[in-house]
Amino acid sequence: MSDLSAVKAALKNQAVETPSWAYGNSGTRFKVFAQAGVPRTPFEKLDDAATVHEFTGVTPAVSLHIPWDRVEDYAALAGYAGERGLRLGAVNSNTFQDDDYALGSICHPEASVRRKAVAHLLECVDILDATGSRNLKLWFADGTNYPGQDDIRERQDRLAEALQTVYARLGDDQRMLLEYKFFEPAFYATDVPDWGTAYAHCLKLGPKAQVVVDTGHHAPGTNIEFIVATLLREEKLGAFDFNSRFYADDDLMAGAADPFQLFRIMYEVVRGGGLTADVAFMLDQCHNIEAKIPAIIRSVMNVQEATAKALLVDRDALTAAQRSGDVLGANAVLMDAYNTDVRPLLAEVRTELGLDPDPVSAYHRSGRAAKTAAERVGGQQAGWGA
Ligand code: PSV
Ligand code: MN
Ligand code: MN
Repeated sequence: MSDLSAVKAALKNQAVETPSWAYGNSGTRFKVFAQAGVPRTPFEKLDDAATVHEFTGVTPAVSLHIPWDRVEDYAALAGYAGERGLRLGAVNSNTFQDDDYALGSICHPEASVRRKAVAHLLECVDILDATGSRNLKLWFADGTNYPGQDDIRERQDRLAEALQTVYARLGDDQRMLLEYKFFEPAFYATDVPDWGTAYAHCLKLGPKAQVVVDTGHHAPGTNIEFIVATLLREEKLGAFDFNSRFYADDDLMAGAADPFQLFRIMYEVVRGGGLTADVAFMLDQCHNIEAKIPAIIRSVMNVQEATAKALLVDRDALTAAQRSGDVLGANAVLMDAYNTDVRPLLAEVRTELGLDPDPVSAYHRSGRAAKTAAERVGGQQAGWGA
């Protein structure tokens, strides 16, 4: 796309969903660091998400995590989101923080534990009904630590059966987003370790089941953009969990570790029609040592910059170079777009949206951080290590 007004329109329409857990305290398994002014309730997490939306203009939805965001009345939570100019997005299940799940949840060898896990997933669909959100996002910590610990194939059968039960409960407009992760917390065999496994289950389940690509969940060197291109081609790409990592899944700010990789991914999204298809663009991050709201704003800006560069690729020139076998020419077209400084373009887009062109500075100037720190005492842990 080289028509600048079309590029700007696409950037204005982009929506990035922020995760409720990124607003709470978090840490590693060694230590959770408390920060001043973090939200004490799911409602206050929405207040912080509204702040991010106020400064970025492109983050209207918030993903929930159950039970971390458990409330009495989910319709009231959705109503509160509406009052703050937001909507509730994906509901994330949690079948990994209960003693019963030491050997797995829906893949556990005992039927009673599997039933408990499935009941939780069904509760999450009830929450979708109450909030009006569409996306049930499933990530399973299931797996084994030692060869021989359990039957790999039978665990796949248990997984398929549980997913089928939940799939059957989905409403017409709801969908199941299945996330994979190549290792951790299981050290030997993870039950949904890669896109192939997630894809195979989703394909059998039907059109309401799609794959989530969490950018942090791949082995080093994995060509994630190839996975994205393939899933889009198969109409099975449901969502992204954007974050970055240097080693394992460390949920750093999207675009912080490898902005070039994020650009290559966004190019395949643009190329495959993913910007206008039904793909949810979500962040899945934790801000353990940095200030949370500015980190989330920065992450959103990083996604926007990668998107802008992807939109600027001269597709006609690229196709011509590719078809004529001009290896260096084709690579140069892509690199020209990547090496463009899109910050002035995005500043213009923000000004046209009535926003400050520099969201991070505007947030700092607003004095919001000091105000909320004074108002809120005793902030909530996001859930990790809770
Ligand atoms: C665990 O790896 C994880 O980061 C997954 O990516 C989920 O999406 C997220 O937690 C929330 O459950
Ligand atoms: Mn994730
Ligand atoms: Mn993760």
